[in-house]
Amino acid sequence: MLIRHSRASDVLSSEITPHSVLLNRREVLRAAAATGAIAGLSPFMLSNTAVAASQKLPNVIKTKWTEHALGKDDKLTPYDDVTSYNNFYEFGTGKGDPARNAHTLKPKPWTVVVDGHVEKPGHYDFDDLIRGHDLEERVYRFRCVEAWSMVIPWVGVPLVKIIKRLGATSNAKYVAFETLADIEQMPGQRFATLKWPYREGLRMDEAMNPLTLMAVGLYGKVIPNQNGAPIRLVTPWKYGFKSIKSIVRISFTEEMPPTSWNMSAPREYGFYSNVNPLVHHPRWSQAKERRLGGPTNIFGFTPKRPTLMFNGYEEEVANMYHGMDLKRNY
Ligand SMILES: Nc1nc2c(c(=O)[nH]1)N[C@H]1C(S)=C(S)[C@@H](COP(=O)(O)O)O[C@H]1N2
Ligand SMILES: [Mo]
Repeated sequence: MLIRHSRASDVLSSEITPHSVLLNRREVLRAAAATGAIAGLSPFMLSNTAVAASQKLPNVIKTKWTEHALGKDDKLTPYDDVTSYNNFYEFGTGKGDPARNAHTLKPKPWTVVVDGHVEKPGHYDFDDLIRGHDLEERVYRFRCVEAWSMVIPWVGVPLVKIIKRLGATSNAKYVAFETLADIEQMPGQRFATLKWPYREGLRMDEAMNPLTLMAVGLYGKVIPNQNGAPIRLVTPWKYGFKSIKSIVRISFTEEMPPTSWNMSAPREYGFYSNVNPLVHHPRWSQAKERRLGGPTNIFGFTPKRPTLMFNGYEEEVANMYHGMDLKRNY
């Protein structure tokens, strides 16, 4: 997402994926596949290299969400699009920047600090945080506030399972997340495009909703750096920017936590950020979206499609917002 757009047409031009970026990414993947030396090692042991990102995750469980009836036009977005057209400002503000630059991120070893109103606070090694949980595959729609969308087969652990094991106390009303702050690993942090570290948060019931996923992979493979290695949030009924990447802190708080986009442009990005075709961003409509890699018309363009209330997850999440004015709580 960008906060400097002044016209909707700027948003559209930013959606075009430079072909060279896609080609570069494919070449990297092909080169990675060619090095056979990695076979047999645990994917998490390898998650600090480009090669690791193409490593298959073991024992991924299929769930009802794997098969979840998306619309008949909801085809999976190709892997190359999912991993080469990204928002990750720690590596630059261009859509191709994260795929080009995120090789400097070292997702192994990785520590996640758990603190606040929780029974088992501490510094958790990433593997320990995930250990013992099934890795589930879940095919979710994903919609960026900039009006492009994708369909992604994530692999991860429902956040509710992690929270239950950590033991949030009754004082915990919100969960706050922080991304790594490290100018060496994240060269985009030299620029004040946002206040670092990147911050996001959920209300406790949102965090405990069965849809909310902590993703560690996609397409059955270890999550690539540009998509938020080694662990990122996925909340499919909210705009993409809620899906904070490369998480190093999970805090259980009593107060609503500050969030990066709200801090930088409070009029444009609220705490809830639920996908809602009726509540527009102040500078552009949210009624429609363009599916990356979606079917093209005779002119070779992917036509826009209507955006669904709560991104199509109304049945699962609408009850959390009963009685709330969604125009005010945007
Ligand atoms: N740390 C961090 N997390 C982030 C962002 C970011 O800039 N930094 N961008 C957000 C935005 S605006 C979007 S749309 C999604 C993009 O996720 P993707 O690149 O995996 O599609 O990541 C979100 N998470
Ligand atoms: Mo976004």
